[in-house]
Parts: sequence; structure tokens; C-alpha cells
Amino acid sequence: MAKIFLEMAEFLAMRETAFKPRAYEKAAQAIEELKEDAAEIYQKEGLKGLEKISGVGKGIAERIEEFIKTGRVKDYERLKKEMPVDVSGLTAVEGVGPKIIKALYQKLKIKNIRDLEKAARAGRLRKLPRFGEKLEQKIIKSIEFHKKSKGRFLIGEILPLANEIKARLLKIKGVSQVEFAGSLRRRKETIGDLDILAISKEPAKVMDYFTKMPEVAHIYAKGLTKSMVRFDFGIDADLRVIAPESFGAALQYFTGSKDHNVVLRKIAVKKRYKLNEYGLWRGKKRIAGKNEEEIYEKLGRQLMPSEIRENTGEIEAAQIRQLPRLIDINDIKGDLHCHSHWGMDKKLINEMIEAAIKTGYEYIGISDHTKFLHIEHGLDEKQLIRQRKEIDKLNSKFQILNKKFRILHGCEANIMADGSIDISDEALAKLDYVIAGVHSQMKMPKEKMTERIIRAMRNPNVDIISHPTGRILKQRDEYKIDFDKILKIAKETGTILEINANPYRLDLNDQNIRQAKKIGVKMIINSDAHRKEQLNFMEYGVAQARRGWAEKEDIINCWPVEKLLKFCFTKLF
Ligand code: DGT
Ligand code: CA
Ligand code: CA
Repeated sequence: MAKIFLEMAEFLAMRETAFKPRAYEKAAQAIEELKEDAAEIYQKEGLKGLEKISGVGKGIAERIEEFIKTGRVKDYERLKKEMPVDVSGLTAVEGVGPKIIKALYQKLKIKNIRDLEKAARAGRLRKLPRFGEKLEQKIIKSIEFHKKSKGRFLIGEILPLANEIKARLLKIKGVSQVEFAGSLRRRKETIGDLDILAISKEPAKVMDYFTKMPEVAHIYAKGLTKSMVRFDFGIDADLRVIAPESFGAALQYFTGSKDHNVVLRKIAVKKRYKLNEYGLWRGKKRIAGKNEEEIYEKLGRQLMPSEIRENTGEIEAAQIRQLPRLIDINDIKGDLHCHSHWGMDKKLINEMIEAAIKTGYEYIGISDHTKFLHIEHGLDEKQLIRQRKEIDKLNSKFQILNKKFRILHGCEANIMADGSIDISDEALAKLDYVIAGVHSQMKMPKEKMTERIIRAMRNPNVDIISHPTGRILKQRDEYKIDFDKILKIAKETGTILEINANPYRLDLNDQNIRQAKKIGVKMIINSDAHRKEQLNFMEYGVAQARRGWAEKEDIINCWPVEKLLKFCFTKLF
């Protein structure tokens, strides 16, 4: 249903209907994030129940009803008939939006990515009005990028589903343990396939269940120790049932990474052992295998957290018992990058606050966009002052309720092409903290882009740089920047770099984080939430920070809030 609505949004945008596309887009997101099946809501509460879903109005509720009853949405089919193109495929190519799709179809009968690539390579796009050679080149590049990352899935797309499957498997009789292995357990940014391990007294039952789950689109193999399937949205998954005495060895082996395992096996050989997925062996005797800890122990190493098993120094650090004490989700005390769409959405600020309290945070920072991003409801100086008053009011309300919760007032300002900020310094100075980020003109030469960000960092009011490298996973590479230089100035000025937890960004990446930590640049993990559910992105940000070896000391939203504010306040420049 979400996919249909998303496509409808694109179709309607092609016809340049003003408000509708946004409404369908919002509904698609709302449906995707529903905890309950929409059909169940409908059964219990009818049309009224559907209308209660945030972002769903009467018209859309009726279409949900239609879909539940008939499995179709007639309006969608009509739109699709008018323009029979693969909308979701084409829009996955960066830079290709509804207007372009419409022109491509009408002028060149392009229906899908394959047609598009052919036409672009044959130089037929440049001849279209308002296209030109530059756009043609850009589209070719985007298609190449798309192909390169195709077949891998964002961790944010996979982890929720994987957790659900794990919970289901654990309910099956005879199953006593289920763990993820592979890249998912290492919490990589993207996942190639799912590796799941289980212990069960009745393997046949688990395998029957696993291969018959509603998500399974294809069964490659089904056995008592291993089954392999493909899920309907394209990812493959393996399930292995393991004997308890080997479970640790299997978990270690299938967690990887491959590079980590290669080194570990060499260490075993040096000690005259043999290491495989069944255990650690001295001759024919298994000397470890039940759990990972005893394997690492016998190899003279501390147990390494799965997120750092990439053979980038962890095995050496574990030998001299110098592993970092990685931060943990429970160390996070608050989130400073939350949008409230102030002025557009009256409820969102309260929803965000409630969700933050429920999460157990001590504070939340409201940081809406500023002037330059008027399409994203960016606030001007006056609106910021009014927002402050509202936040002051909310804060005193919480004090009356005797809650130790604080709302901090910030913003996410735009760094203009010349490195200036899109809103006055007086306005910035009144805020508790300021985030600044690049949201425009991202294709600058390296030196210019670096200077641009450095100038922003030298602004005494700018405390945090959001999504510092600008990449969007599966869509766009990072900006051309001299990251070493940015780190040096961040250190010098006391500017904090963000680890943006949105699963499409995860920016900084693991290497950036390790570098920052090494030279003592402080970081903050932020959700960049635009809806209350997105506060949960924090989990992915924490995983990313762990992959970058970050400790509590390195991440300022693990600190007491007073210390954090002081750090922002005493910024050097
Ligand atoms: P992915 O699926 O591409 O996101 O990445 P992984 O790391 O999950 O890779 P996958 O699924 O091919 O294999 C899972 C783990 O199994 C891998 O991390 C380490 C282990 N493994 C797979 N093939 C080999 C191998 O040839 N040698 C060794 N030592 N380990 C392997
Ligand atoms: Ca895998
Ligand atoms: Ca695999």
C-alpha cells in the first residue's frame, strides 16, 4: 500500500497537482511505520480508525479501505495506465524526478532504467528541451552509482524486519536461541544478505516455518541444518541450525568479517590449533566452541564487540587488553537534532517531546531549519524568537510537573556557498546551541567546499556541523572535502561533528569517526528526526559510532547536559 501511495505521489506530481502529492507521500510514510496492520485497524475501527493514523485524511482512508477490500486502488491503476512507467525504479536514479520522467516518456517512450541508460548513452537525452549534455552525463553517472549499490540494503531497512523474524523464530517450540551473524551483527551500513543462526531441538519445525513465512518469495534450499530463501523485497536470508556445543564457533565464524577470520585462523594455527565453524580444536579434541568468549580467550584475546571485527587493529588491541570501551545506546542522554516543522505542524513539537521522555532522555533539542530552506519551513529571526517563547513555556510546564526534563532550543542553519550562515548572528546567539550544515550547492571543488565548511566552523555561534560529509547511501557520494583539514579546524575551534543517525546518511562514517576520536575532536550522535518515530534512528547512529571505536568521552550527548552546554558555550574561534 505504501508503495502504491508513493507512486501515486509521483504520478500526481507529474500532472503538477499542487497539494496532493505531498499528502500521498505522507500517507505512504505513515503506513510504512505503522506498528499494527492497517487491515486490523480497519477491522476493529473501520474507516474512522484509519483516519486516526497520522498523515491519513478522509480521502486516503477511503483508498486504504478500497485496497483492503479489493486489493486494488482504482485511481492508481488509472494513473498508471496513463503513463505506464516504472516510477519507483526511475526515481531511484538520483536527479530523476517526476517532471523528467514525464518528459522522458512523452518524448522518448522511456519506461524504465534500462531504456533510460540506453538513450543516455546514445546521446538522445541532450536533444530534449531543457536537458542538455550536462544533465545527460549526470544521469549516466547516477545510473552507474545506482547499479553499483544495487543488491545491498540499508541496515535501517533490514534490522526491523530481522528483529521481527527473530522474535517469531524464538516462539517456535524447541528453539532456545536465535542470533544474527554476518554484516547485520557487525551493524554495517548496508547488508548484502541475512545470516541467522539458531539452536533447536526440532530443526525440522524451524525450517518448515522459516521457508513458509509470508515474506518468502523463493526457496533456494531447505535442509535440517541450513535453509536459504529470498524475501519478497529482494534480500536473501540463510538460517542455520547449530548444535549447542558449536554455537559460539559458528557465531564467531559467520559473524566475520572475512578479514578478521583469516587473521584469527592464522593465530590458531600458530598455537597448533585448528579453528572452524564447529569449534577450536587441538587434534581431534574440541577445546572451545560453546561460546565466542572461550574461543577468543584460548587464542589469547579479549572478546571483541562484533561491530569492530574488521581487522583494522582490533585483534592487536584485544591481545594487550586495550580494547576501547565502546559507547552503548544506554549512554545516550538526549538528541539535539530534531525538527518540529514549527509554524507548519502544531502537534509535532509536543509529540517529539513526549517521545523523547518516553525514550528516557534527559533533554531534547529542537532544531528546525532556518530561512534559506523555506521549502522545509525554515524559520527566520522573528519566528525563532517566537519559538523560544513557546519552548520557555513548555520548559516551565515541565518544571511545574516536577520533571527533570529539558527542552533546548537550537536550529539547523544552512551553510551558504561562501561559508556564511543564512541567518543573523544575533539570532544564533540567542539559541542554546547551533547546528549548521550544507544543504545546497554540493558539487563544489574540493578546496572551495573545505573552505566553506571551515568558515562556518569559525563562526563563534556554530557549535555543531550536521552530516559533515554529505553522502546519501545508495544515492550520492560525499562532497569533495579535505577531511583532515576539517578535523584540524574542528579541534582548534572546539566545533562538534555530527554522526547523523538517519540510515540513509550515517555520516560521519566509521573511518571518519576513528580519525576524529584519534585527534580529540568531539562528536554528537543525532537522529535528525522529522517525525517522532525517527527518534529511534539513534540506534543506527550508536552502531556507527561503535564501528568507529567511539567511547563515552568522545560523544557529547553521553555527557551530563550541563557539561555539554558548557562545551558549546566556550567555543573557541
Ligand atoms: P554481506 O552479506 O555482504 O553484507 O557481508 P557478510 O559479512 O555478512 O558476508 P557473507 O554473508 O558472505 O558471510 C557471512 C560471514 O561468513 C562472513 O562475514 C565471514 C564468514 N565467511 C563467509 N565466507 C568466508 C570465507 O570464505 N572465509 C572465511 N574465513 N569466512 C567466511
Ligand atoms: Ca551476510
Ligand atoms: Ca550469507
